[in-house]
Amino acid sequence: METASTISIAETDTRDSIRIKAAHVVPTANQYAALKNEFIAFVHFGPNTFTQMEWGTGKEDPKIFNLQQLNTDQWCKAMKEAEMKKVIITAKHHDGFVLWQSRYTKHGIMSSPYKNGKGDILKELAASCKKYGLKLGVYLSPADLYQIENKNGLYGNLSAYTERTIPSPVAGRPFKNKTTFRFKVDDYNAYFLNQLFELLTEYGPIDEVWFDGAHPKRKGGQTYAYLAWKELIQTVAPNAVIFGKQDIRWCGNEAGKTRDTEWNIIPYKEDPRTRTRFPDLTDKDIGSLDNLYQASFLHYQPAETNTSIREGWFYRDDTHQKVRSADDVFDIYERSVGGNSTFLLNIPPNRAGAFSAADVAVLADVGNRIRNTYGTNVLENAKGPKNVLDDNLTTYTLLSAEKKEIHLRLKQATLLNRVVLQEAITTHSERVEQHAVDAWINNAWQEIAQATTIGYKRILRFPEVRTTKLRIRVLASRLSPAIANISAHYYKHRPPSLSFQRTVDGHVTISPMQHAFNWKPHGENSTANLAAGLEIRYTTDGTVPTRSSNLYTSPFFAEAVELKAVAIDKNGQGPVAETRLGLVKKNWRMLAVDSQAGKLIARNAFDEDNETYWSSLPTANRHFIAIDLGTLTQVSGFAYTPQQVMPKGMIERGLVKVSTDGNTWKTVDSFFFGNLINDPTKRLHQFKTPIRTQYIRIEVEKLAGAGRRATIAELDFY
Ligand code: FUL
Repeated sequence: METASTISIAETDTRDSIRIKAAHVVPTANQYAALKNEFIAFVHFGPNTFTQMEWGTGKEDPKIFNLQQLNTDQWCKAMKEAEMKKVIITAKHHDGFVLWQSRYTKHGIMSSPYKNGKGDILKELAASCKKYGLKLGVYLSPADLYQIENKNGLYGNLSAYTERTIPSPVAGRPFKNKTTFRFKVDDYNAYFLNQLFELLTEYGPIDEVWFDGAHPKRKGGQTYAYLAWKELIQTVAPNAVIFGKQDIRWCGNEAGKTRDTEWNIIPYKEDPRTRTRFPDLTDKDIGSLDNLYQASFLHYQPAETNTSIREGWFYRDDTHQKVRSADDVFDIYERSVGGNSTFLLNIPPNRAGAFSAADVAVLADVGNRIRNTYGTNVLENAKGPKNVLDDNLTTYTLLSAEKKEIHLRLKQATLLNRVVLQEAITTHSERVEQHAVDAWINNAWQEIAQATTIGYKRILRFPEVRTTKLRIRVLASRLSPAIANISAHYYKHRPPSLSFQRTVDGHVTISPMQHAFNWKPHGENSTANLAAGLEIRYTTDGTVPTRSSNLYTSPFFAEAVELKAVAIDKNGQGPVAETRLGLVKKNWRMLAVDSQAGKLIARNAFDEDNETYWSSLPTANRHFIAIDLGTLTQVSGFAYTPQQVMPKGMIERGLVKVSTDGNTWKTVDSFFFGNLINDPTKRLHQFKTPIRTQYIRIEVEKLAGAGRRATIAELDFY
């Protein structure tokens, strides 16, 4: 049977024939090239960088984009050092502000102070990409608040769909690329197509076009002429993959979570080659055979594991906005690239137009780990089937029902804790369903790792072993799998990241971070292994802890301080963990609340436990929670930690009120938190001026999405 990137299922197909069809679904050339990039960068930059918002409003004055300098060379150098291969920039985010010299709007860089309105961030970035050998992609948000909010805005203006020439000619601004299109579209789609044309023809080759599905607001029943967008992209940027549509799918979260089993053969009811809307696929199981049996089309569509190096997609500040540790980023790298997806990591430039030092250090550290670990293959001189050891993805060893194993013999006893497997997906699709790796230890085979799918790449991680022989066993597969590549590596562990837990009476425990992923082969806890012979040092004055700082031995009392801690072992020092501790909650009590839903009581909002949360009832109309702090207290801001279990109930906008008697309330401040549903992380709000009060009340003005209950996992006051 022929291979294809989309295969349709017929009425007459059986479970067996569907399985065989699935084993013939392969990536397109563009998808395969995109997979081989493995680790790519995202850059969120725009007015939000200056307003410190996650979502803008579209009503921003372009002058707030007060960029003085821009150092895209520094971005690209840092990406290159991290082993990233491509960068995707928010040419236009939801606020509608454009970072390039578009002919079709004044809402953008042309109206900002940067280079007196003559700057062009795309142009500078494209030049840096060329210099550092990086590919370039563009994020063009379909949602456009500027075009919604301004009175001549095109979004949802109810204009007719009429025949139009794209690009629309603009006097004095001809295009070098002479391709033109005729599309039947309305004003906003014409605007969008014109901008796509500019981006895809005037900045060198574009390798990815990123369509975000999020919409802070909609208007006028605006629809998207996606088939026209696609035709334009495929014509003028033939190497580009389209994200959010048929080429690449969202992984389903923004936290860097990965699936243990990530099939890229996806079941569809509607033909993905002609459909215009693609649903967000967020389930744990997408591509199992049981799901494929229900499909009308089987379609190759890899996921991008997208997350940010910082809390939030946009840069806010260098003090409170946390940066992921290199441990964390490297862990996501191994789970995503080594889990049959692409790792898309966002690094938001700061207001000086550069990546902050903390981000650059993490990128450099991750790049070193990738090179040190995966740059050396301990199977280089091993004996075994040549086709899996030649580092060539086009040659492979075909396994079958009779031949399910591959044996490899090393030159000498070698230490290793990683094995990498790759299938020959361009010719044989993804077929392995379950596999195991054994090592020869004490004159016997011992299983050291087991996993499900392989696909483009599987990285198996396990406690280190010293061995002379390895055996790969395929335990289940859809059809005879073709193994293209096998390598083995040694990752040198570092002291682990740390985490903090405080009790309501203010006692802090510091312990090695328990990573929220399933890397616990044979009941092993890798963190506990690493923690042997480890000491923890900490500071409470904001300075970076060293070997001579306080030694952590048991829980201690701490209030209203910046706490920093580091683990130290024979291999060196781990990443610095830090947290801003607020006021101790021991004497707080719930004063009043609009309502509470069963066990989801108000006290959960200040019990120092992020797992429990308060929820109001949907029947209440003005949600609020009022707290008695026990005594007159100086408060300069608060932090809101949303619950993580459901996407509804996030508090997007509200008021802060105080009272002298706990009965009559006065508004002293207001707050807004954007993008909470996709990114439900702790948010900090600093008051305009500090307040002194015993009674404080958080009142909800707007819930995110279509939420009807207010929820709070934790409130902190500073
Ligand atoms: C989301 C957006 O709303 C965020 O602002 C960000 O751009 C992220 C990558 O996608 O849907």
